[in-house]
Amino acid sequence: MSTEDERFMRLALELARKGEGWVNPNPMVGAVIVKNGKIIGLGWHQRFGEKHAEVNAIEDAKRKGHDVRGATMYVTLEPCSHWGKQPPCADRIIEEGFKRVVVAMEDPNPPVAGRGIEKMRKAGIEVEVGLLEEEARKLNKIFIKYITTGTPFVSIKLALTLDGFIATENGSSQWITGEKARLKVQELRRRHMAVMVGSGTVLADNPRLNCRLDNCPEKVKVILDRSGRVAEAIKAGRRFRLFEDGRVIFFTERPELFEGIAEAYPITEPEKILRKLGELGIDSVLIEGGRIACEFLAFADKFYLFYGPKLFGNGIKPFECLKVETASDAPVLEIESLERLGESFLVTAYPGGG
Ligand code: AOF
Ligand code: ZN
Repeated sequence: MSTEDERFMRLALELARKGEGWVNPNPMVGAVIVKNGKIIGLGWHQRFGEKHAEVNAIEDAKRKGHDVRGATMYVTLEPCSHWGKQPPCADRIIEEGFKRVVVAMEDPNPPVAGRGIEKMRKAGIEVEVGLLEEEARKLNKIFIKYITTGTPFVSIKLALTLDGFIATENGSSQWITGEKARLKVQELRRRHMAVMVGSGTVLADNPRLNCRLDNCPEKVKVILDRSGRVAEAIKAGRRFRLFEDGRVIFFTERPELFEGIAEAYPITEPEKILRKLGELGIDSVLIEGGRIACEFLAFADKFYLFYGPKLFGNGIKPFECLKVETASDAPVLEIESLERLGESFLVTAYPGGG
């Protein structure tokens, strides 16, 4: 494959990203149609349940008066071969008479998984697979995890002081990081379908837990409230801003307290909570409550650790439940990147292999 091919695939990856936040639990997908070295159509998957990237690109080309017969399509995910909410893209590509299709990665979705590629090859289309595959996999980390396990991709986000506290002893934490870091959190919310905190955070900070960027869909707000403290506070007349938009789900030992207030499930074990969220169609959850982070540590797929330029000396530590005694026994994270955001730093990391 040539550098030209790579250029078109990069553009397809860029287009795919425009669907971020809007397509979950579907993948972000982009497609570029090229004929005689010229781009004639662009498309991406824009909204969950709506047209796929390939069809949008074909329609874009036709709208501009182009004939796609004999053209090449660059697509970031294998065109589907199954009937879901949309008809199979592989069939459409065959019908339209494409000559060549360049695919970044196979669709990990079991009903597709190679069948789209096979179908197109059988129909005589030249199909190449694997161009910028690593980038495509990175783009759709959430989708890959969810479609292959049925449980959501779990990200843990924390705002820490330089000496590692998430709040002072009495729970004060506003603010540890600056504005730029908090804007970045909004971007993280856009990427994840759900935001999760514990009842302590709700009672202490009264957060909105929404995404306030332009072009950002409503979030599912998940609250762990073992003893139903939020429900009791509501009954005592308190109002919480998290109810202002989006779906709100509680996990509690006392679901009866939430009748007439919100959706509630009698589940409190982290593993079962994640399984339930998966069943509810939620592909990704951003854990923002520092106190619950430790409970979900074993299930984390990614860490976003924001460090603000403050020292607390003492206070609440995020991973106290770990109780590491020997340094050599500590979990080791695999650092992905370090980014300066004003006076704060963001460390992104994955759980380590060892
Ligand atoms: C593609 N192009 O742009 C996307 C694909 O219910 P449906 O019909 O929307 O199908 C969703 C599944 O199709 C999804 O799980 C994934 O396997 C694939 N998504 N495929 O050819 C696209 N978004
Ligand atoms: Zn499709």
